[in-house]
Amino acid sequence: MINSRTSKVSFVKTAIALSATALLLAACGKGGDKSAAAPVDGIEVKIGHVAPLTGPIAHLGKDNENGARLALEEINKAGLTIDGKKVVLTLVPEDDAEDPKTATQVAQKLVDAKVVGVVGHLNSGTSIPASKIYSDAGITQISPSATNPDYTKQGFKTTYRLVATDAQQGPALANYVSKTLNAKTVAIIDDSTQYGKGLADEFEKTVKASGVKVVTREASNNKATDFKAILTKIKGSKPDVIMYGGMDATGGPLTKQAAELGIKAKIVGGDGMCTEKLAELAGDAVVNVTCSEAGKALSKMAQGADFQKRYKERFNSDVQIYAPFTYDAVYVLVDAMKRANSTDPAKILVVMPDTKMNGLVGNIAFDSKGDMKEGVITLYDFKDKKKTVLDVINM
Ligand code: ABU
Repeated sequence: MINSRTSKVSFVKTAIALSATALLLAACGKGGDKSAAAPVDGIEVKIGHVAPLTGPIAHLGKDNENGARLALEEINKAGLTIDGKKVVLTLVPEDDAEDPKTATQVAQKLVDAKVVGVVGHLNSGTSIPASKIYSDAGITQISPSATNPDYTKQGFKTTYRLVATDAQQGPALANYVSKTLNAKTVAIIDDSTQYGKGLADEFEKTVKASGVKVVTREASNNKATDFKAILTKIKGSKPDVIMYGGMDATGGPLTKQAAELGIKAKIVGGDGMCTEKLAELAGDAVVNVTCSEAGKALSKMAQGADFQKRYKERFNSDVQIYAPFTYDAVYVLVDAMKRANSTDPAKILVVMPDTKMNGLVGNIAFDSKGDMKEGVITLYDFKDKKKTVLDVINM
């Protein structure tokens, strides 16, 4: 029989345990990041990561975060010593929801949390406004996926990226359309974001210069799900190709609806829609897509298969697109810490321009703006609903 005193004691114990659990969960943040709250055996050094973890491209944000987390866990497991002291890395994950204003708010949050560097953001439209916050704070920012050229044109010493730019990706797609497809006419749609519009502009410039006629230019948005009105209008002009500047969450339905309307035009797009998820979103119509990635294909990376295996074992999901790049971004920051023999953001910043690393994604070295010296664009189509490399263009 349980007497009333025993029952009161166990009630109090349960209440204390529940409160402790609640405090631990709160400390973990909304991402439930246990590594952020776990006891640290050594000097804790925080690395920020930002991507959309909510909204239509949350799957890409999670992919990016997973890549960074995998690197960080491996580095901690191997053991990291800087200036004779044991260092334990913790990831501070933030969600910018693909929104420029939220991006600046979480950037400030990471600065206040005293991160030594930031991997992110995923989008150009968030990386660019956030870059001013990191620049003012003197914290290195490495975007694994923002491709708009303007990101590194602002004169900030803190701004780096691990991918090629849309000034390279747009012409690569345009040359494919004019030279390989031998297209005579093209319709262009973008999602009105800094990335989608910027990529479409770069594509348009080159494709026009090659003599391809742009029959129409249309603007949508990055939350759209119904493209029937735009596509019906385009159908009338019978273009050989439709170029889309936007992400997979919109590029997938657009591709599917084009097929449903009986549009036969080839659909081409950039890295934002060039994901494994596109096949799920576009269905059988994905066979009609050619897209580009602003870096080396996972299948062409020397350690790509091994990375894919470790990623799958750890997260029980497949790489979408840019996880290898966030993975390397963490290693770039750690390489800078080692060369600086310090975890001081100011000292990390001093050595960043001299980065020379043979990473998972290839040789990593930066030009004076913080762009990759050896940019690569990979073209893909889809076979059996899997991304398949079509061509590799070294910049
Ligand atoms: N580069 C594609 C997705 C990210 C961005 O630049 O907005």
